[in-house]
Amino acid sequence: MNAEFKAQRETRDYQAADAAHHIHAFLDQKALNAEGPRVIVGGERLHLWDNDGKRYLDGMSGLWCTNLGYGRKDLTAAATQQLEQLPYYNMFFHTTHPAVVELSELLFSLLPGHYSHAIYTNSGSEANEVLIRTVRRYWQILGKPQKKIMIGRWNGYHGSTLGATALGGMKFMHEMGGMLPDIAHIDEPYYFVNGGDLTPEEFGLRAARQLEEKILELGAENVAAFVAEPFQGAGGMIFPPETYWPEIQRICRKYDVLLCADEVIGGFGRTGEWFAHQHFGFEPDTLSIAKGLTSGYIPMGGLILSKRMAEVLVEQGGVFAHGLTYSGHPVAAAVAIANLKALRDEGVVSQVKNDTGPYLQQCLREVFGNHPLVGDIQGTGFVAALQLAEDKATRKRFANENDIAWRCRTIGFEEGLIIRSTLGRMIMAPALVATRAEIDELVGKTKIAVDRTAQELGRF
Ligand code: PXG
Repeated sequence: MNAEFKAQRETRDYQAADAAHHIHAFLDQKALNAEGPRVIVGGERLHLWDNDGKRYLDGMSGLWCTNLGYGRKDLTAAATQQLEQLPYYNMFFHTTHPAVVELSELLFSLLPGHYSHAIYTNSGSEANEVLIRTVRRYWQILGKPQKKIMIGRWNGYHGSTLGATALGGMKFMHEMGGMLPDIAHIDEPYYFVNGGDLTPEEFGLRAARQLEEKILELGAENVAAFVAEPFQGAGGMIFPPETYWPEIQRICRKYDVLLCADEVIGGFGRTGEWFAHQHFGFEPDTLSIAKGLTSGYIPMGGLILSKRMAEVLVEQGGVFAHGLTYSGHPVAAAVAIANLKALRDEGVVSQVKNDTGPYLQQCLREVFGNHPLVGDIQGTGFVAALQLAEDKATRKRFANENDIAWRCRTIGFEEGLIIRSTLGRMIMAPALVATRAEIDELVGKTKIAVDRTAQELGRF
């Protein structure tokens, strides 16, 4: 074990205190208490250490967020310097501060030119809460207050606050008191499962046209916006066919429905472009951002607005009653600046686009292209999914695919690898700074985990 990460207390001591006081996210707390969580104590680049000195290769960048990897001294220095100079001030009392001003300048220098304004939040969930209110306010100002229905996608994920939960398409979350009026959903473009006899291109168009059907059903005069992740993240890393987004954009423009991209996972270089919508070639009216904005070192999110929307809000809107105590927090802004400068000046994003991203994708296709457990490989840049399948040719999934993928993930942990499972898909999204050697380690360990899973199923 790296000496820096020496345990200060016994692991079981941490676990007992955690079980006594802490409700974790998205887990059966009683089952977790019985098992005891892993106690993670340190990180360096792509690696994590637990309290017992075990080393893990983090193939998920934390929760899709540590784009620069762990242990960046420039980010810690930026936070420390800002904490010493001005640890806090607000945006309510006709005030601003240099950190947030400079962050905005930098952010809009990286964004396509048709975006002009940001509303800052602390998280992706809040970015999407702000989205719902901003979109509805926009249509109110334009004299169309009835245009307030938001259309999201089944299995989409936009966060776990109330509005974000409703906008997302996780039915089990809706059932736990998480639904709101004036929100509707269409299907996700999941070709492997729902493609039938269609080509991916035909399926992409068909999936997009569900949006048109839904708008016509609800009445275009009532629909404010369509909101979706450019590629679906938490819902299984689902990549739409190429025909999908251009058709969605055409439909939104035709019916005057705002097109809102949730870039919380896709933003800040994940696909090799700064933002995932650039990879898929469409122009959203808003972008929800978080995670990679600060590489997860400190909470920060935001909503990016097109010039067209910002002009309406600023020039015609008067007071917009919104805002959080920590909107544009100076320490978060200082970390975001250091993070964005590093991503830009060290060529991290362009390296993912031109070198390491294609290398990861190529390695995955070489290693798993003919694997007996893998039916499909999707992804670009530094995000990828292995679709586990019983029969690749007929795209037949395992009846218990959830359990199989979870087993594979558990074996991964045993082997010192963190990858994620969702339904029957194994997902990886490593830190964007990964070298070819680190990618080799990631793919090699993933192969061990998938092979061991296949062996247990008797498929070797
Ligand atoms: N939008 C998207 C697309 C997300 O992936 C959020 C919004 C919410 O962000 P906050 O910062 O409020 O969590 C997310 C969050 C997973 C997983 O298991 C993914 C997320 C969160 C927790 C788990 O893949 N994404």
